[in-house]
Amino acid sequence: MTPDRPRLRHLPGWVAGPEADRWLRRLLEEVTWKQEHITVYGRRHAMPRLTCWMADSGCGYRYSGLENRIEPWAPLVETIRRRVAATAGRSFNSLLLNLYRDGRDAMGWHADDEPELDAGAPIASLSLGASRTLRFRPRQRDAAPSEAMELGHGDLLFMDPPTQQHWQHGLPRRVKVTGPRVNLTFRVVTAGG
Ligand SMILES: O=C(O)CCC(=O)C(=O)O
Repeated sequence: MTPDRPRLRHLPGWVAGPEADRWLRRLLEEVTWKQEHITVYGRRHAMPRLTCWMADSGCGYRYSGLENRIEPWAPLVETIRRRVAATAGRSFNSLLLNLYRDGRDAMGWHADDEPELDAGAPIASLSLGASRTLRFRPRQRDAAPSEAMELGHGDLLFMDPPTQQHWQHGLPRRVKVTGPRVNLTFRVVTAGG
């Protein structure tokens, strides 16, 4: 049965102004941002955002049908990972970094429920830069109302189990947004993933 609501813990301003500004600037400059493509009905499309994967060895996995090239943990990202782990009370071994260059970039509806992911672990999502709306909808239509959450600069969001099993999330375009947003989603890949 679909729970009434996704299990979310939103910590607004988890990282404060000047430090959040510095993290954003450095991530924009230092991460090897990649333009990935997906093929839909035989046509190749550029994904509407740039991405990068970082993970412990053996903790990469397929996502949107893409075999991801794993980058080593950048020193700043390692620091952020430790800070997120301290708040979460648990560690994370895999990370997807998303760069939404402006409000035309977006993320379609999906659930982070790949078999390699530990379904019992939360996903920790850090937002930096432009404020954007993350939307949730039940996978079983009409099972529960949809929800939306505004994610601002420095906010940390935990999506706790069993959210990914029952809900999808997505980040719609917001054309009036002109500034970039960086989002880091820390995950736990189970051994052998
Ligand atoms: O940018 C966001 O807040 C959402 C990212 C996301 O859904 C994902 O990385 O799976």
